[in-house]
Amino acid sequence: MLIDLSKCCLIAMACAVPFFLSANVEAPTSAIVELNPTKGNHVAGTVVFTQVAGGVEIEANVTGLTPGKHGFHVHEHGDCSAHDASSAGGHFNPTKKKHGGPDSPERHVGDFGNLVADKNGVAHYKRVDTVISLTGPDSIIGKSIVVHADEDDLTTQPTGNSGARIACGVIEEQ
Ligand SMILES: [Cu+2]
Ligand SMILES: [Zn+2]
Repeated sequence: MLIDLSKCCLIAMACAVPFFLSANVEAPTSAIVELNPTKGNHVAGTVVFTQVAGGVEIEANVTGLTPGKHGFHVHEHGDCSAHDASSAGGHFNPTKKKHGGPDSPERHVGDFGNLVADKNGVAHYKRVDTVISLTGPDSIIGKSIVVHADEDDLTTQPTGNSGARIACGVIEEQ
């Protein structure tokens, strides 16, 4: 039997068009967080996420810290409304893994390790993460970022024992 090639082409094109259109409207390639202090703290800053080749670049600039290390995570709820940021819930862990550090073979998606503040209480953090995503069902957009009073030891379950929440912000598509 003969196949009507022109008809096949038309159907193929008609089917392909919605894909091209949806590709243009699509997924965010960056996101931003404004960090605000919890009650009694003075921590502020921004975190910017940018899709790059091979992962998502995280760049944070944070002030008002005590010198040293401070646990730094994505938490599961995009809700910083509680005075102690308890409303943000636990570490973002859609893959049901154990807590770890950013380079641990097993980690929560939200495990970013620590910010390291200098003697002026200023921290700069920049790395490319291969676990987090700005798209899909496990996207971090709409979740929150929490900064802690103490160092994340990268091993204690399920939090890294990093203490009180001193800043919080919701991850928003940019
Ligand atoms: Cu945390
Ligand atoms: Zn964790």
